[in-house]
Amino acid sequence: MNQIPLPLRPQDPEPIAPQDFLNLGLEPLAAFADQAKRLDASLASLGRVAGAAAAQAVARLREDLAQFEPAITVLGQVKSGKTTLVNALAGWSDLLPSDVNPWTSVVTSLHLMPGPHRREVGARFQLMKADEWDRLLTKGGRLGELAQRADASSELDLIRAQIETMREKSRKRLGKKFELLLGQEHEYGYFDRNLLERYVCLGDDFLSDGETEDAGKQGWFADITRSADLYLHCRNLPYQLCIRDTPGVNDTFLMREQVTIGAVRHSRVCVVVLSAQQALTSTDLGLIRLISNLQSRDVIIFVNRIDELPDPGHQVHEIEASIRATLARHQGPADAEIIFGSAYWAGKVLSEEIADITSASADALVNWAEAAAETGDGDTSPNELVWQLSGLPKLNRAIADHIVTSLGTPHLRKIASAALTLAGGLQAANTVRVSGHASGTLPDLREVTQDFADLTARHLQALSVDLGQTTRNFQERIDRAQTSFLERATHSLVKHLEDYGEGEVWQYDPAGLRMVLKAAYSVYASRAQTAAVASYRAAVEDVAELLFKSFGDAVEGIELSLPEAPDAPAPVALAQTIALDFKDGWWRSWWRRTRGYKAFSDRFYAMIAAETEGVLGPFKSATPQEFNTQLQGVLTTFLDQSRDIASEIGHSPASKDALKGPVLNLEDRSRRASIDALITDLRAQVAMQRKEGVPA
Ligand SMILES: Nc1nc2c(ncn2[C@@H]2O[C@H](COP(=O)(O)OP(=O)(O)OP(=O)(O)O)[C@@H](O)[C@H]2O)c(=O)[nH]1
Ligand SMILES: [Mg+2]
Repeated sequence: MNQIPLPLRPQDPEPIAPQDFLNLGLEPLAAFADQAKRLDASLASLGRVAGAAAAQAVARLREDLAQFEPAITVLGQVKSGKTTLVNALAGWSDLLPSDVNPWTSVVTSLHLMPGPHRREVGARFQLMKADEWDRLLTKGGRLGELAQRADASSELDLIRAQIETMREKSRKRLGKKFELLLGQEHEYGYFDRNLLERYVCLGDDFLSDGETEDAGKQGWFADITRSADLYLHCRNLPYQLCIRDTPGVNDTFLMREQVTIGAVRHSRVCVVVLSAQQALTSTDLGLIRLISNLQSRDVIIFVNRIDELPDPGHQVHEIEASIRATLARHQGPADAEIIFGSAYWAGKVLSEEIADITSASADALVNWAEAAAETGDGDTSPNELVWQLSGLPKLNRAIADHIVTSLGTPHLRKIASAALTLAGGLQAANTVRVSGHASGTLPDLREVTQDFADLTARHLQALSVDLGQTTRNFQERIDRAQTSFLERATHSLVKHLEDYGEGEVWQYDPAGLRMVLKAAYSVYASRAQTAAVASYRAAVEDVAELLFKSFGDAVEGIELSLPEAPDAPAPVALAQTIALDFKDGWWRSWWRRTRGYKAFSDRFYAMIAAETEGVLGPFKSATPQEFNTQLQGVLTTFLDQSRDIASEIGHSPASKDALKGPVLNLEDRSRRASIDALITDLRAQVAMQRKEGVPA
């Protein structure tokens, strides 16, 4: 679905006057779109001069380019304005309904595609699976599991009662269909507000008793919706993009935490939205833990709602200092870019209602404008000025920069390098066609194919062994860290009991454990990458040798480039809340219920062992498995491409056909010239993407 932005024509019907300033900040993305277009054109030319095998490989590259959809995830404090901000980024002030019920924990992905007009083109909703629902009901989800371990029966009852109420409501609403609906996926060729409200927006008591049949009502499926994917065209966007809106993270709704962690795991670039009046306070520990596992280069912090500050011009400096200090204290991304703004102001510009901005907010706007010395020149319209002050152009710029540097350029470089190798292969095929194999005879193709299959199996196996070993080392480290943490913590507990008795509540911070785990993960990730790069290098050498052995001098122009190993995903699973993170409430009640030293240490050990196992078990296996698969995928792709090249050369007509006459020679000559031109062009593109990939 790669869409090239069409030039704006005067006859384009657009309800709102064209506002080009909405594109401010997206310039890097526009430049990227041009590069992608250029690469696609080169690939199309390459496809035209390729033989059957190479044409298939080129088609795969074009597909890979067309499918590329950089994604950013928006996460943050509850009610900080994430949804409102996502709407502003999409240039559509009332796209997603804000104000959803706190129970709903839907991740909404907006798939934005450039187009001449804004238009909704489709929607897909994934409903909760039966086992997720069961887990929620029988164990109360993550929160319930915690309560159970801490023997907090009254809390557990409360959670169960809440879920039971929710189930009853859903049952009433959905009737017999309820069980059937679980696990379903609903697709639509459109979407509108009504449809969205049915799936993601649960007004509390919108339904009077007895009403069960009308599935058109708001909130119909909201309790059991897991994710929503919306597809739409957007005019102010140079390149397709996915923006993910997540439910806010807080300690009370661990269900939302799980869902958000899942969404963050699958994207490199995150926008963290905070509320200016309470940016990262002690109530946000869950969120802080989540951000702390990300790298500065992957995080953009947007401090929203500055319209609510009495004196934004001065207050923002203090707020920024306090955010950085908090992040530094938690070993988080203290250097992340921080942007201030107001999604409310942005929304007012988009709906052409800046005249309605409330008076307190207008005062803040003036104050902020003076501080930012942002008065515009004579030509700046009030709309544009407010848009500037809303922070959206800066946020757009940061997002565009991150997307292009971390995701876009590496992707183009990968495709352009593969295309360059392929073009070299075509030239070699041509050489074979024109002059025959160096020794005068072409090799037996079946033999070449077999050699390639052997080589592929050998290298994949070797990498799998290396990664297996690296993963086992990692897992052993984790086990050791867990055991020693449990011993240290229990020891500290016993010492506390000896020194102070049972009367005083003891606490133990699991931050140390998380740090050790994070370090272990980073060692694993760098070793896995090193192993992968070594394996890629060995594969490149072997492929080069095999090509030469099979086809001789003809292959000397082929530029085999060393595939790049992807970066490891951030270890966000470590951010999950465990019992020790609760500084009061749960922990105190557990403490009060326990009697006797022996009981304390035994039960403590058992509870924390079970708790940490719940987090570490999946972290230990799923996280490396995911990364190992990515690293192996790169090798597989490289080997597949090389096999296609060999097949292309092997299938080129042998020299006897090539020597037939001047016509064919002429054709060959022009083919050679086209490929030469393509090689020069692709080489320039790879060089440019190398340069741009280097972070400034
Ligand atoms: N004053 C002001 N209000 C805002 C701003 N952004 C959002 N709001 C309002 O704050 C409320 C919550 O906004 P949402 O966008 O739903 O917040 P959210 O972070 O998505 O909320 P959850 O998903 O429930 O965590 C709505 O009533 C918005 O209109 C802002 O910049 N300034
Ligand atoms: Mg929201």
